[in-house]
Amino acid sequence: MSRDYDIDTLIERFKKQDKIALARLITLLENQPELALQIFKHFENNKNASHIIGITGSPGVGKSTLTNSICKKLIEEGKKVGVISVDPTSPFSGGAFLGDRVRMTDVSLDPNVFIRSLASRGFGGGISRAVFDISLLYEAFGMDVIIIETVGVGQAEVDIYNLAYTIIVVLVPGYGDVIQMQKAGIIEIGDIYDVNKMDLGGEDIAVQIEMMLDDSSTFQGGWRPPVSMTNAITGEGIDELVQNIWDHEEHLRLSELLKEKKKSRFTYKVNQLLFHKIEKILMEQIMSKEEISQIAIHALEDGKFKIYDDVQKIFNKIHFEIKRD
Ligand SMILES: Nc1nc2c(ncn2[C@@H]2O[C@H](COP(=O)(O)OP(=O)(O)OP(=O)(O)O)[C@@H](O)[C@H]2O)c(=O)[nH]1
Ligand SMILES: [Mg+2]
Repeated sequence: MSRDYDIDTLIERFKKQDKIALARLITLLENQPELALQIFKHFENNKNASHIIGITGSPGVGKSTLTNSICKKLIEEGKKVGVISVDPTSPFSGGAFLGDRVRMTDVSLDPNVFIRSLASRGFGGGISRAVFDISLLYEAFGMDVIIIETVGVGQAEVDIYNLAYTIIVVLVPGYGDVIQMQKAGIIEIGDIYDVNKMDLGGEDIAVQIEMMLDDSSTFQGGWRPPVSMTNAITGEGIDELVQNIWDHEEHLRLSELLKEKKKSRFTYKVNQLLFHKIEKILMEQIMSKEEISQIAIHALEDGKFKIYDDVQKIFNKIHFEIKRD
């Protein structure tokens, strides 16, 4: 490890608000999550608490452009913002790993903004782990706001519902999205709804969402999600959207809900850490890589459905005994 990458040196630079050190620590954690303990022990006394916003919606609705505009507004308000952009690297969106950063160049050079893109493919389910770790680093860095941009809600990759305190569901003119949202039960999930691309219409969509919300009886702690309309490119409507974010933050803070959300965020992480460790220990003890590939070969040669039987047979031979000191 070169001197530059020495963790203690990086932490010193990080504490002096060095963005390059922040970027390097993120990369270190991404590649070697086991370093978390070593890194985070330096921040034990960090009391900073960022407000965490999740921005979600179908591909192409304008989440990145919106994030950019929201960042601009937050900078004006004197805030420091950390962005985590989970790019699905979908073949349909061009698989642009740097795409979001390119679109967000507007604010990415601002000293008060830091943007990190993560390609969700290739992390093997580790993406939400990485998102959590980055959010902790952002908090230690003193970010007032963290924005997590992701496609969809509650997908296998990032469970934004467990990570963010304020969730913005972004829609665009055209009914397809609203119908999908109803089907997926997403209407329950947004704390704020935003109809973006208002230059292309959308009044009727906003009305429809309002109507759906009127029908919905489960408003968390009395919060009735507001519906805003924006043009993320020109910035029209952004002030109102950001105001809605602060109103929701205040609502959470004044009720006990913020504490609950924070607890969920950490419970989720604890589960993840435990699961990861248990999985690792069990997998090593139960089956070797060779045995696993033997089962696969057996199934391919003798019948695909053999995998269920073979795995069950192995489990039948195991006697679990859990001891705690
Ligand atoms: N007309 C119009 N176009 C917009 C608006 N906001 C974003 N766009 C355009 O919509 C396209 C997609 O915007 P993005 O911000 O990349 O959308 P996204 O939701 O982040 O996309 P993915 O990350 O690929 O899911 C871009 O060409 C934007 O310029 C808007 O308010 N009006
Ligand atoms: Mg995007």
